[in-house]
Amino acid sequence: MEKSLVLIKPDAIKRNITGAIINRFEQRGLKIVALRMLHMDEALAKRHYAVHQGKPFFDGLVKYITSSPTIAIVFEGNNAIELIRKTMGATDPVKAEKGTIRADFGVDIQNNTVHGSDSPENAAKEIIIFFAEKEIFNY
Ligand code: IDP
Ligand code: MG
Repeated sequence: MEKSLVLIKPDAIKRNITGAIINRFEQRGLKIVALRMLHMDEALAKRHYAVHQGKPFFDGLVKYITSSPTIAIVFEGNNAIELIRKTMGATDPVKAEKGTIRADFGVDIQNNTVHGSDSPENAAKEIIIFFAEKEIFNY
């Protein structure tokens, strides 16, 4: 079983579509093993998005992700990382395949509704930013 970090991003929180998004993942058999709502500060945002430091969209991304609370979730399942990325769709909602979260709910390339870890290495790094080990359930 694999674990991955999902963030429900500010554009989704502000539009009250959290339930619809969680539902998409649960429908694919992914199990919630940790969940919390938090308002990320600048330091946390910069840590989570460290790989993008220096890119032209970095400052805007940090402003956006800290503009409201977010919901952080650890999902568990077979091939959870790839399954989540497929369920999310491409980064740019215009290019995302029909039926994916970003195609159906995304506003633009920044306001694209969800984050999902892109590799086992990054999933492990990202999960410990948001959760202590004892906050992740085994059931
Ligand atoms: P991903 O979320 O699909 O993995 P990344 O390339 O890792 O995409 O980018 C992280 C986040 O940064 C995106 O989800 C999006 O919110 C934002 N982002 C990426 N590219 C751009 C861009 O060209 N303009 C504005 N924001 C962007
Ligand atoms: Mg990414």
